[in-house]
Amino acid sequence: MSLPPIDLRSDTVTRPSPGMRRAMAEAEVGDDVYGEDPTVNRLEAVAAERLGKEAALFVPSGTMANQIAIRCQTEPGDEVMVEAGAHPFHYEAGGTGLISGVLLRTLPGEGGVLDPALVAATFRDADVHAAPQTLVCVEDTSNRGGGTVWPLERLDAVAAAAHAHGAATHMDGARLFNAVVASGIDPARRAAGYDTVSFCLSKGLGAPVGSLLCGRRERVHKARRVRKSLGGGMRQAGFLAAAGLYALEHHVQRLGDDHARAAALAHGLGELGLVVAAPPTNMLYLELPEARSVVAALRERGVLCSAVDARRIRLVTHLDVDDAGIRRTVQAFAQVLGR
Ligand code: TLP
Repeated sequence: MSLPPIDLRSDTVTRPSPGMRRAMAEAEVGDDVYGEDPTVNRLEAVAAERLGKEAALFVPSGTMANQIAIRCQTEPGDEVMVEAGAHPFHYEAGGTGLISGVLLRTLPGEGGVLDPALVAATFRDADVHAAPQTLVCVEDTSNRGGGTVWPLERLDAVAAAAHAHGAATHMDGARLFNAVVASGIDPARRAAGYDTVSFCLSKGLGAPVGSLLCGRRERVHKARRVRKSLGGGMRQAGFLAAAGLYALEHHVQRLGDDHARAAALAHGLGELGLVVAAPPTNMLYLELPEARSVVAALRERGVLCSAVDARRIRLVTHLDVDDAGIRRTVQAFAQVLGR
């Protein structure tokens, strides 16, 4: 009998655990577009409380959370600063142009982390020629940056630079709880400088669907209308919110296991002679020539991962990958690379 594949393409691939499924099946629900789903209301209250914000909105995806945050804090024609690897620039299907009509100004960072001095220097004097620079976004952890955890002082300094120039701030915290566990700094503190912050339930936290967008009450109120306009108003969404509440209760601290397994994987691949930096959280990027054919050969050996481009492979650990899976992955690499 062949073993099931080890899926390291993303931490989005997890399936609900038996406990989570029970919580979903037993959820009390109502029509959330009327504000009457008690489980969604509870999830939004818990999220706002954890993030230290006045309110939160349950949305179907991290992409929609980012798009709503951008739409709510800009006008068409504005400029939004992001780091060059940012998710809205690479992976949101051009949504910022389509939905908000804004320009994305990409700034070079280091491992996805921006230099506050560069952010400050990128603000222009207000002039009739120039697009208003109304929003600065950060991504903690940074996905294309390698799962990097932003140093707290960078988060604070970038937010301060934006606010000093009258711009709003958004944190894409799709994997904020990975940063929280890796740094030991609580989410409210990490997000303190940010007017809006989103986090995903459907990445390392292991829920099937959903993200939260948190911020001041009136901003979240506006976000609720934008969510409706995008078709993101969900009715008996309490079944999904129940999975999110379960994840926040049971799956936060265990993210440390994913980080340890990413480190074990880096170690194992290092022993094969590959040059691998110690992963800061649950992601590992490998530089290899012929990345796509290596990915195809690994797939034949039951290991799934992604080629981000022709020379880079991404491997992501999560709650459906155990120690045996890490050992099998290292063995598959050894066979494919002939080491
Ligand atoms: N990222 C996915 C892909 O879209 C690349 C992944 O497999 O990593 N912000 C960040 C930083 C993300 O990494 C992602 C998902 C999102 C937002 C969007 O979340 P979803 O997939 O829920 O729309």
